[in-house]
Amino acid sequence: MPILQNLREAVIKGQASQVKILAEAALDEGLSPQDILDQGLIAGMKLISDRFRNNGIYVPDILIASRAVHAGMHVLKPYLIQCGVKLPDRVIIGTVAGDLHDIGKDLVVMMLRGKGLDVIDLGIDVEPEEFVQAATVHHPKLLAMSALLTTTMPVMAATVQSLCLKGLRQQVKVMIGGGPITPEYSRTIKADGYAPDFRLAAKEAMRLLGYPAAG
Ligand code: B12
Repeated sequence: MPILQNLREAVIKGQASQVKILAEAALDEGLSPQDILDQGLIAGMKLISDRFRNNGIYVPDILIASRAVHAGMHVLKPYLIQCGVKLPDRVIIGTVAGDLHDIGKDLVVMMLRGKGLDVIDLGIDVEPEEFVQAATVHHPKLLAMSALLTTTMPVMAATVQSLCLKGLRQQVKVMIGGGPITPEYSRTIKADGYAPDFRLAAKEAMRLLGYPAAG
């Protein structure tokens, strides 16, 4: 599909306005938002990751490509969050302190909103105290954390501990995810759930909230 190839190339080159135009054109051609996301935006980001690993590009290049991915995600957002139902459950989500990666977290947010959940996104670089404060104020049933750096993973453990210390742990389920996170790590820090990608994140969230598995 040439349009998806063009989209991947525009992501790699960090051409945000071109990514926006191509994502819109792909929708007009009748491609599914899922394919545009998977084979265009995420595939482009994967190519960037490979080049970064092989020392072919530098951090500023990735940053510019990330902005282009966000521009494409903005176009797809209304299609991915199309949802008739509104569920009563509230979710708080954020990328943990010291970590600025938000593409994966933003995809998880879209999927959770797509399920009809009321999602409060605390953004990036969120300290344990901020998660706890938000949990105190907003009474979520689920608190979700994202970490892409091995160095920021311990913030997840610290947040779980802070929830315990404030007596909030029984009231809120904790779900974690991000590149270096594993089911073992989730068990180690006594989180309730983990998912390796945004689609399974939505499924896991629904399971943790007590909704029967669909299909
Ligand atoms: C984009 C990117 C950046 C961008 C981020 C821009 C942004 N707005 O997000 C910028 C340029 C800022 C950046 C900076 C850095 N980065 Co960086 N970055 C990446 C890169 C290339 C892609 C990440 C990405 O967006 N992937 C695409 C999304 C869709 O996938 P994802 O994030 O994994 O998310 C999916 C799942 O993990 C899951 N998920 C994610 N969150 C959650 C949450 C929950 C609750 C659940 C259930 C699931 C879930 O679902 C998502 C969707 O399917 C990765 C390489 C890689 N292979 O991941 C490196 C990478 C993460 N970065 C890395 C590093 C080292 C850095 C820097 C330290 C580099 C530097 N020298 O400055 C800085 C740190 C900045 C900071 N303090 O955070 C390393 C981390 C190594 C490690 N193990 O710790 C990686 C792995 C690159 C590498 N191979 O070395 N980076």
